[in-house]
Amino acid sequence: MKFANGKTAKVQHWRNFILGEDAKLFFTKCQSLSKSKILQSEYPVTPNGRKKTLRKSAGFGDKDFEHAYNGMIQKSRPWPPWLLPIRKRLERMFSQKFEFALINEYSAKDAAIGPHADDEKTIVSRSIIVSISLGATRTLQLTDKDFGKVLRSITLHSGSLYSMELDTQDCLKHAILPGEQEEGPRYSITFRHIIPIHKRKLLQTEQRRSKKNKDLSGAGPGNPGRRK
Ligand SMILES: O=C(O)CCC(=O)C(=O)O
Repeated sequence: MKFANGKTAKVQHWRNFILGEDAKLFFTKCQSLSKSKILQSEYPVTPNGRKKTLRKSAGFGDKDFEHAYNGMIQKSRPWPPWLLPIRKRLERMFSQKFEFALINEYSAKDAAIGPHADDEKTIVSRSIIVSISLGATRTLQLTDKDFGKVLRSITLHSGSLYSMELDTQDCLKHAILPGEQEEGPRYSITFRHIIPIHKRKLLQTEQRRSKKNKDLSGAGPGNPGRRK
């Protein structure tokens, strides 16, 4: 999808990425994360304060990686061994590192996620985000980021994979719609390429330092700064 500003959104979908027994195994593994309460509701910042989500999630990843979004930090738990081969397969397929995975559980039909873009500072800019679906079928809806117009809907069956590539996070919002009936849980495993914590902290320190220098020099809106 090409946009007037010259940016390109690319969303691909593979209907049968994980087959039969493997899909069942991954579903069972996600279910046991839920039973052991590793998957937890989130408390994102909303215009009306923090609100508990019906969706439950947990982050897994390499040391020195965490994901910050919606005013929260999702720390990395160590990778469960069953996720490692699939991460490797995805890294080969997309020629990109995936240091972090978020597992989401949509258990009741009303558990959903509203339109949003994964454009947080922790994610490497223009990197690929991929998501595997397991369990109940749901719809991924893609809308224009500026106008909210629905541009594409994709039915996500168990075992399917979708990717969001290039400028997708700049151009589109994505949402997982509520289910039409109670069908049992859907799990998604979304893999991301994240900036390591130590590098992010260095960047923040540099940004603070350059802001302080600017403030000291008096440069700013309406003030051209000190003359030499
Ligand atoms: O469940 C999914 O496939 C999407 C999850 C999502 O939008 C997100 O983690 O940002």
